[in-house]
Amino acid sequence: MKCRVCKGAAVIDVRRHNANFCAEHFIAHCHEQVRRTIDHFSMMQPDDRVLVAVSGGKDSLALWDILLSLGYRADGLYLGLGIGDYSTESTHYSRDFADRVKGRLVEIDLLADEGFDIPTGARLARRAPCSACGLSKRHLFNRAALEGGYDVVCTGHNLDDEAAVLLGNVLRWNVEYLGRQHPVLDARPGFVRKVKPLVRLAEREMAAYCVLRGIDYQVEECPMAAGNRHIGYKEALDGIEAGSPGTKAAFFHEFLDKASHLFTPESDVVREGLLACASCGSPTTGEVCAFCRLVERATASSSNMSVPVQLGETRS
Ligand code: Q46
Ligand code: ZN
Ligand code: ZN
Repeated sequence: MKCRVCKGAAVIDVRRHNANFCAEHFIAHCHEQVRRTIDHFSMMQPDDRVLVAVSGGKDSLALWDILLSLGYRADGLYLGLGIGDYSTESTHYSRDFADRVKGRLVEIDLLADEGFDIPTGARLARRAPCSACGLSKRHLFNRAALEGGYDVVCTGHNLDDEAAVLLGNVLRWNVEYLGRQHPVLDARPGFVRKVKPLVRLAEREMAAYCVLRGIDYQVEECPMAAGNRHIGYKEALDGIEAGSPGTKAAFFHEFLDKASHLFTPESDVVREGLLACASCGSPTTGEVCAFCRLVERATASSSNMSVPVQLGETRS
């Protein structure tokens, strides 16, 4: 196996590009893929202040590393979800990487700052953990970026993530989500621009990138992911990709080129007529935004429930 660029010994094959790379040229390939993605989708300008949502996993740490290598002024943002050992470890990997690159890591802790953690808060609010988690991330990333004066929030969603989400949205013809599934969500009043610069790189490539760059990352998946539908979608797409390399990239990128615009009006209808949340001021379709409703239920329920216990009452 020889490197496509230098003909030296290759360490990785990328079948959908019909190419093998040595370590040096694979790293350069990843940088180039991200540079091209940023250019193609006009994701950001060289002097933008960039906030990278960091989880301690391979994708987000690789993304932060690549953006710094490309010369962007990129800080990290870590959200502590309070998911037991998983969160303890992810904090450790995120801080370690920030120290290594001498980067600034903005930290938010759900329990300390908002009064709930994902496992307990989701149960009390009667939401699936990933639904409460996703809502919290969207709201708090946006708020942190606005408060910190950042121009753009970057997330580490890779090609496998986006193809799996697309498959799920297509299987249910979820037109609202299809309209919003784009690597760039432009800034609007109350919302900072959000971009996904890794959409041309696969999960396996991000793991290889971290290994080759000596980046320590959290290998363990979030325990709350068990039973998540996306795992099944990813496995189904992996099966197709194995027999027909390039299908996953075609599925997602051809959707962006040829079909995504057909769904945009649907999501615009939803976006129109937003009001300011009575509690936090964020744009929302109702009186109080979904995140504030979550906080209210995840925290108020816990204090309501604690009163009888403190009074020594028993519950049947
Ligand atoms: S962190 Fe959060 Fe994921 Fe864990 S609770 Fe679900 S959404 S699985 S990316
Ligand atoms: Zn080479
Ligand atoms: Zn609110």
